Amino acid sequence: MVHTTCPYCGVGCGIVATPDGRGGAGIAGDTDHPANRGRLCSKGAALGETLSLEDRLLHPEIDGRRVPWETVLDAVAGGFRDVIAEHGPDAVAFYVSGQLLTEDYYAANKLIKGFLGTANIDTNSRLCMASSVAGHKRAFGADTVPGLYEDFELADLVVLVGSNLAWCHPVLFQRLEAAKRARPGMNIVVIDPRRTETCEIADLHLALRPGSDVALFNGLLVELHRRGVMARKYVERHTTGLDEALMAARAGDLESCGLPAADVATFVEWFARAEKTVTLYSQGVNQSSAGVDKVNAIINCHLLTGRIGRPGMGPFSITGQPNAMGGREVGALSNTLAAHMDFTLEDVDRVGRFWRSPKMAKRPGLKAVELFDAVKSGRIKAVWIMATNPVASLPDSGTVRAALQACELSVVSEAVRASDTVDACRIRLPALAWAEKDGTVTNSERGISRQRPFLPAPGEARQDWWIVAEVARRLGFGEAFAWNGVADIFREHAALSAFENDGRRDFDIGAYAGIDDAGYDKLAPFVWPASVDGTRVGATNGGRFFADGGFYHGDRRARFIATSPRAPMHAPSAERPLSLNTGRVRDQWHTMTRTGKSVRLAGHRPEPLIELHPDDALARGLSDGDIAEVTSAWGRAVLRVHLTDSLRVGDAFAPMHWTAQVSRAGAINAAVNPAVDPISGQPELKHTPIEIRRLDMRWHGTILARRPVMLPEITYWARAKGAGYYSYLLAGEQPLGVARQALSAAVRATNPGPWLNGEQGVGSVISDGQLEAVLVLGPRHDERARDRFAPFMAMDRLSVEDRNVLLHGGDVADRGGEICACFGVSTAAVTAAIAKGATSLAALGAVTRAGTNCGSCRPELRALLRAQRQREAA
Ligand SMILES: Nc1nc2c(c(=O)[nH]1)N[C@H]1C(S)=C(S)[C@@H](COP(=O)(O)OP(=O)(O)OC[C@H]3O[C@@H](n4cnc5c(=O)[nH]c(N)nc54)[C@H](O)[C@@H]3O)O[C@H]1N2
Ligand SMILES: Nc1nc2c(c(=O)[nH]1)N[C@H]1C(S)=C(S)[C@@H](COP(=O)(O)OP(=O)(O)OC[C@H]3O[C@@H](n4cnc5c(=O)[nH]c(N)nc54)[C@H](O)[C@@H]3O)O[C@H]1N2
Ligand code: SF4
Ligand SMILES: [Mo]
Repeated sequence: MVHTTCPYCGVGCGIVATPDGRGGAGIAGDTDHPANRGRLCSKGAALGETLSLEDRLLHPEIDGRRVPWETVLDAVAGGFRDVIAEHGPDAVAFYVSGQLLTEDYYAANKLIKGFLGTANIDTNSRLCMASSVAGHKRAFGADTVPGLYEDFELADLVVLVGSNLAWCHPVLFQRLEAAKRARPGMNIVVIDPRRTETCEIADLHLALRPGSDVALFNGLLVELHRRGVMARKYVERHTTGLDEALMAARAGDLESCGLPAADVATFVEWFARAEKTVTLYSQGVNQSSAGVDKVNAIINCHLLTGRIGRPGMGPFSITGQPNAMGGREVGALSNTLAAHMDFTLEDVDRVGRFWRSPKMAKRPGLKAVELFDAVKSGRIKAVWIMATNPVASLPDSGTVRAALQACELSVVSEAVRASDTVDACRIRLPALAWAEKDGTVTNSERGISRQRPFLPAPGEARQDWWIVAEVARRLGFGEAFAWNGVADIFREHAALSAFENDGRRDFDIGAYAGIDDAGYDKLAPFVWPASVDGTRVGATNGGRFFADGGFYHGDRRARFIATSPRAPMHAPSAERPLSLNTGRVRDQWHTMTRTGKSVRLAGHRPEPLIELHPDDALARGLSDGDIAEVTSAWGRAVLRVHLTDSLRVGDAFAPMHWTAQVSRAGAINAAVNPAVDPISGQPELKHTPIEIRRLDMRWHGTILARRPVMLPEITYWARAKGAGYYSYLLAGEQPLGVARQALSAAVRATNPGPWLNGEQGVGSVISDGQLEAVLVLGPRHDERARDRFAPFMAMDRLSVEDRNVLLHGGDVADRGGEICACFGVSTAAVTAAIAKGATSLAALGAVTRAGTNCGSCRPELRALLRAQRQREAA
């Protein structure tokens, strides 16, 4: 039994892994971990399905050829040395990730900023937390998250802004749900242009016009001030800038939010009344060309009311990735230095002395979008990517792919053999993955936990810090990178946090600078700060910041920031009248390199889709299930249309997860605009003007096949994982007969055996009595085909009768898509149970088991129950 931490979201749940001795492991929630107390969401609970070594990159490669580590490390070090010698340090760059462990992250940042002499290192946190970092620094003088998770449970009002907590931070959502159940008087407000599953526990949903958050919070600030809802002493003693902020806010216009006046009044009333208010915010705030102003407009309201740093109060930026916070601590953004220091003369000197650096970077480097632009233009000639998939996750991704393909020296450290980024890079370094890695991560509440290895290192894969240190050694910096293991790095990192700190910097874990190896091995989760003398300098109230001021600007006061509403950078036009919003679905993680391996996570949303309001669809002749082309000024994607009235008219929503590995053109970032916030450099991933057009498909199809199929050129395909097979959804423009011929040949090429033609467009390969592959084609989209044929793939031997059913079009059961991933319960089963009289979550659970394990589907179950109540009332 090994205690470790979940590698997905920033909640940072503790996990107990029990290796089975055959390369797998049992996964359970850690009942002792303060973040989750034993709970896990659907993704965490399915981690056991992601451990297999198929798809893993296990050996170093140069230009597609396997080479020994010695060769590849020499090539990377030599390549970087040559580029720097010829073009200077700013011609090289690293692009890293909030999915590195703190120790890996520290090593990469130290090498480039302290020894290569450039700050051209940025992290995918630029796409994620950069606006919050910048907003915190403007307001507090440091990138401090003041509060703790328990504040949600203690609050009387929880405001969720641009956060789909139910799907993106499910365990925290469950904690909030439980708190509300215990204290029904607590109010929850969701501010999001979409009616998400998170709204299922909300008392009020403000479906504001996309991008109008600053106007809303400015309006709130003015109204609170007018009513005298203000902590006068706190504002006088601990802040400056209120008058300017109020003046700017008064110039705003609440009506621009497009909200019913009565709803806004309720929101203001609740906010005015509830001393214990937490405002939690996420990507609807950060991923915006006005992201930093949105953050400060929120913080302004908390400063005015003095609701910060006390139990149940505060602004709370929730982090996405497991180690987004660790990345901020090691300073791996291009405009920060290690240990929450900055590019001031003093800090550069201080870090330089601590590292005994021969060549400190003296000024900030390029931010993610500019960094890849510089790769494309040739200003950057060598780039090293670690633990992130920028070809899929950066906006205007066609530009990123072209940049990497044109780059002289493109290096990627990766766990998987194929990804959109791996495919574009020349040098591939095999990295250890979650179950094998060793180190620490920091969650959203500043809680540091250990990730511990519980499976052996496979093939020649190595941990990221080791690869960095080996390259550093070859560049002549052996002494500064002579760590024997992660504990050495952690101690150095902890010592730097305390170095000449004296309470001037919030991040201080000096208490751990002397930890021995055994102590590090046993390290229990703790929340920083934790300074050398064991006190929590700067933090009071059980580990919270700023209840008594003590901000990190020179005068120790916080700043109100004057903010003025700005529309998204690129506004919808007559040519592209729709506003494209993007984000996440419940059961997939980013670019699917891990969650994509799980069968049970594939059922919830099996293909790349675009959600659209029925009115917008009608105007374009689009129906539910159609294949449509989304176009923007930057690129295009081809997606399945889903109609839903949970969107505002004029808005569309597409998940970010599909890539070129699993779909024909499902990668939405090909179309997403690369506009950025002028201060944080964070891209505006939530607002792109688009148009959508129906593509006339002449046929639709489904393939289930034991081995991957090399598909011919067709308009649409998406692949998902089945139990022992792959499933493909297909559609195309060529005549059905032509498609049938090409596809059956493709299926048979990798799934050999006798071909049997059945009825209703069914063809199959049955070998040794087992179904190897089935192809079904027809003029219309048949949503249920996958479910009808899946049972046959599970059979060891088809009986004559099975074979007949199969060839006549499959099982007739209509499952209607999966809702509960843990028990594979379909929507059809749930609706049937409701029709038979199940009126509560408990009753549904008792009848179908849905929602009784991880609980991630409970918001959707609630929505189905609510729909039934509405039908009955009507
Ligand atoms: N299942 C799952 N969970 C994840 C992840 C995952 O990939 N899958 N990734 C993790 C990571 S790295 C992150 S950063 C988090 C992200 O977590 P979230 O930020 O909660 O997720 P998103 O879906 O990106 O966006 C949140 C919401 O912002 C809304 N929004 C869009 N525009 C606006 C606007 O102008 N104003 C407001 N107020 N809202 C707006 C969107 O409609 C969306 O519902 O999730 C983490 N958790
Ligand atoms: N349109 C749109 N785009 C978005 C967003 C959005 O909301 N909309 N959200 C943005 C946000 S918030 C984020 S955080 C990003 C996330 O985007 P990415 O970081 O690009 O997504 P991941 O799929 O998590 O990529 C992580 C990669 O690291 C690999 N990996 C896993 N473990 C290790 C390891 O230990 N070492 C190494 N070297 N590699 C490892 C994985 O196989 C995977 O390929 O996407 C951003 N892009
Ligand atoms: S909420 Fe889910 S994804 Fe996030 S850390 Fe916990 S188990 Fe992992
Ligand atoms: Mo993120």
